[in-house]
Amino acid sequence: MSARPAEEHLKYPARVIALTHRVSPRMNEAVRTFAAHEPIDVARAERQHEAYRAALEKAGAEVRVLDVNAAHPDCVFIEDTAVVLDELAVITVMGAPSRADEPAGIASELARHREMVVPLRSLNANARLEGGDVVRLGKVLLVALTARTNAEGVAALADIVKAYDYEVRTVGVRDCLHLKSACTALPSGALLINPSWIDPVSGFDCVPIAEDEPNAANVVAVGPDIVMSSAHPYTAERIASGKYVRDVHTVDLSEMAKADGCATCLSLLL
Ligand code: CIR
Repeated sequence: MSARPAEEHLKYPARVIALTHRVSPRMNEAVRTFAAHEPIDVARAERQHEAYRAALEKAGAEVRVLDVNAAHPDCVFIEDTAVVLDELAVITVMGAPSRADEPAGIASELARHREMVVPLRSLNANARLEGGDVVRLGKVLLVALTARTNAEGVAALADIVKAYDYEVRTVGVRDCLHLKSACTALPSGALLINPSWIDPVSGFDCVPIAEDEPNAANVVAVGPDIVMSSAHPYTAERIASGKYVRDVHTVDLSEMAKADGCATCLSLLL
């Protein structure tokens, strides 16, 4: 696909570090809410993770692989453990009880990259918020109330980030795990949405996914490129126009999907 003029991409950060976490040998014990209980082929999941990391690198990211939480079945889904902004990182409190110990392991790595690392729990002991429920568009943070994120969690996040001029906006989702199951930001600033799971968000150009690809609204933006699952070819074709992205890198994430995982959940972008 043809690239947009180089100057249009100058707003993208020169360097993107992607933190990932290796697949747990216990991945078959991962939490499943929407996915059927099919056996996960852990060796295949490891190969898919390797291909995902290669796709991130092709898109221009420097990829790191952590190993601190390998005893936790869901550790590969590192996105949920933190909300990372330019100025600080907020360590989340998981809504899924079995995942409660994962964020602590990631916090020390984040402290190497951000001067400020703030635990969400420090503001309210009842706060629950998972990274998959936060979509950042510039200085706006869209956050959804879900089974994993509660009002106390959203309020605590808003309290922490207001000093840095972020506006936290609560949006509704239905029938899906996280906000990022229903929508993610494309490099152009448009929102890719599944209209069955979220209504168009006012103030943003909302691009619907292709029909019959319900999980297609989840893409990882790395500078002007995106990484997404190869399970959604019609949506990939729809957004690969040059208007929304420069290049689309696809990867087979079928084993991750068996544990309700998607493309964004496999990394924290710094
Ligand atoms: C969970 O239920 O927590 C994991 N099995 C999947 C988490 C996916 N995370 C994400 O979409 N951000």
